[in-house]
Amino acid sequence: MLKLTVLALACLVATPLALAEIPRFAEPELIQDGGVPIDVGNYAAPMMFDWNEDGRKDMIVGQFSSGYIRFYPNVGEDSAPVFSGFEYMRASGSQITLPYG
Ligand SMILES: [Ca+2]
Repeated sequence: MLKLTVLALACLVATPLALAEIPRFAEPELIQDGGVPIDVGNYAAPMMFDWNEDGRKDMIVGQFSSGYIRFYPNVGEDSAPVFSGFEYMRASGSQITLPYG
């Protein structure tokens, strides 16, 4: 009987904590470049990383239909990124491509 009481009490205590840990996401929004929504096709998986080491997180995203990787330098702030143009990422003078499709 004591075990059942302890288990019931544990469930009562644990339930509000478990509900509090459910992640809540903000509404999705289109990321824009110069006021125009960025479209790289399907399966985009953007990543934010300070690629050019200026202290602001930039956006790196692949293009599913070509295998190219776009680099969007952040000209805003990390809390409100602003993008104005992109470059295709290069290594050793060559444009980087990944398997795609
Ligand atoms: Ca940066």
